[in-house]
Amino acid sequence: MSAIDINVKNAPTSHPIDHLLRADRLPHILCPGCGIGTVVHSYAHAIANSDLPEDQHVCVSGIGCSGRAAGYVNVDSYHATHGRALPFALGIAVHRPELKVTVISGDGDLSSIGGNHLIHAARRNVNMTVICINNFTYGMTGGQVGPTTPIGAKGTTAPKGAVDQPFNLPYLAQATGATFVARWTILHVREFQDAILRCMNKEGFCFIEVLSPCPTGFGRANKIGDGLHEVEIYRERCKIRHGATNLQDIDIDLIDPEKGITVGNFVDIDRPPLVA
Ligand SMILES: Cc1ncc(C[n+]2csc(CCOP(=O)(O)OP(=O)(O)O)c2C)c(N)n1
Ligand code: SF4
Repeated sequence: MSAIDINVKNAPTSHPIDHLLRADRLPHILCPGCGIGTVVHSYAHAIANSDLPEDQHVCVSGIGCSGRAAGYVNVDSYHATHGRALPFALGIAVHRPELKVTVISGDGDLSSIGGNHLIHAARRNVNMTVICINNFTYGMTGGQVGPTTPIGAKGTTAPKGAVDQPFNLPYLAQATGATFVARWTILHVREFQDAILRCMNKEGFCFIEVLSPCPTGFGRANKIGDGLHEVEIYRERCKIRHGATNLQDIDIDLIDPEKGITVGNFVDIDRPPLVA
């Protein structure tokens, strides 16, 4: 018997977090090189490592490619309407405080149509973790520019480049009262998973921005190329600055090769959360 035969024979037949993904929803809708699968995997991994029983985790998403997350994870989940993930999540968090609510949705869903809910959920310090997948565009609807698109970056609604000042989401979350604020990328899988796990053990409104390639809607229009090329940009330009407090300075310009990208766990404070 060859070494290869032995390895195949002894290979595990399933992955330890297989049961946290809904196999009946496969094949998934994600394009090759999309970062959303890594985010879903990281969330599932954090659940598996959390102290809470799996049936106490709830996932809520809005609409968008990112919003498919709630359909792929095998915990109780709610796929809400576009922009309204946070009000649905608030209802669950306030009325079933024993549950750990995590919202996974897109930058468009959470900071454009849902931007009002974002600032008020942070202000009221609702017990939930928001994982905002920032791919700098509206991926699902074809690459329109949105509130996170860097100035000059192209999209189907701005063929000559976006002109509006984008949101700096960690700064926004900090300014409106979030108790935990972080930014990671899908390259920083371990750090991202650890941040999710920290939020699962924390009270109040926790916000994690995770940068994620959308090669179809953003990369192609901006000559970034495929998903791996964008990950290469993260590798070259990201600097970890845990505890950074001057978050007004950490805006991102993915298009300018001279600009660094600050990532890290920035804010970790305690204040009373919203209770029923
Ligand atoms: C009320 C409403 N308005 C608009 C839409 C169309 N729509 C669906 S997804 C989407 C944008 C999604 O972008 P984002 O949240 O950034 O997620 P991504 O697809 O990039 O992951 C829009 C505008 C909708 N479904 N419902
Ligand atoms: S359009 Fe963009 S965000 Fe949507 S699945 Fe494709 S790569 Fe991912």
